[in-house]
Amino acid sequence: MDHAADAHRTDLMTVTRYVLNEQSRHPEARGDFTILLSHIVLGCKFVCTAVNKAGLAKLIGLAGETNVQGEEQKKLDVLSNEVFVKALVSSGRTCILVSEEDEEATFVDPRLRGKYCVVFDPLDGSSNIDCGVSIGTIFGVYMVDKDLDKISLDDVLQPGKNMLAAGYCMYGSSCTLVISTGNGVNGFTLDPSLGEFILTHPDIKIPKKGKIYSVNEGNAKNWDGPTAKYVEKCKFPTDGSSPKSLRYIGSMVADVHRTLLYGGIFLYPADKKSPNGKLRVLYEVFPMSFLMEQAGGQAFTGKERALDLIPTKIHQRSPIFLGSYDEVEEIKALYAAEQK
Ligand code: AFP
Repeated sequence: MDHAADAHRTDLMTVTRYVLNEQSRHPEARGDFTILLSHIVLGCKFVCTAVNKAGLAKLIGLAGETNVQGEEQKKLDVLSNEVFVKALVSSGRTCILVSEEDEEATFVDPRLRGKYCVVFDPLDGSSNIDCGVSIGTIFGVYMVDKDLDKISLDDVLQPGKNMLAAGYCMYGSSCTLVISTGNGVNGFTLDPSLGEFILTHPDIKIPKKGKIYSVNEGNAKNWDGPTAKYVEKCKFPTDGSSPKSLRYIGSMVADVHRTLLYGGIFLYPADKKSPNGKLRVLYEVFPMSFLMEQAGGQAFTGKERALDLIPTKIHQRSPIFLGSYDEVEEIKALYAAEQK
């Protein structure tokens, strides 16, 4: 019997234990982040259960409302948003919440305020719900360092590099939580029998170069020069290398998760119809860019490092190119060449 392996299997590193270990490296920490995270985890577990029984519970279908982007809102979106908002408010550790589903930011009742601002998309990729494709929750956390009576929207309109933590939970063939608190990236898988997220992907590093590109090529006719050139090179390389494979799910969490594990690039560029792309800065672009950089990759908007962007509106969009270091480097070179 392999006792070492057995010990490994029985020494379960839960996400709470992991964050508590991290906390012990910061003597000034008082456990607030651990409490906040446990409420985020609760939201993820709830959504996971709801997604798993969506067909059975007749949760699939339109809720009869449209969200701020004018998209049809599904029942699961509504439910997931309510669960996250309530979990985050009741944690007593949040002061401002920005959700993809809510037009305005939520300013938490002063009696329940804490120092964290959470930006999140409770159920990203919801147009995929009806066909059972992986969908997910994306979140980012900022901390305010001021009197909680003086908070304003500016406390969330901050560049992504100021985030304290970011992550996503993917509801797929298994439920996977990927998180970074600014010290690398770790992946946890929900053990349904324990109801706990267990560390299964420690210290994720994205391969420096990748063989997969991921983009909605249906928008190609409206792309700008650098994007068109990059994708052309993926398909018809001129340096003797093999063409890259195309994989596109249309669910950012799933596409980014694959990119993080296998390497390659995910892009949602600007096009003539949507000069700012489609994806939202605060709760899609920033958290995923934060994770990519923490895993050794890069994230670029076509103009600058994604995490340097300073948003001016909570639902602002931005083009995004993220993934393996070398792939994003190529995109950056193509945009730089165009500037000359
Ligand atoms: P939905 O939530 O409407 O399904 O949008 C998903 C998403 O915001 C993101 O998860 C995808 O990467 C992207 O949109 C897909 O957009 P396209 O359908 O335009 O390719």
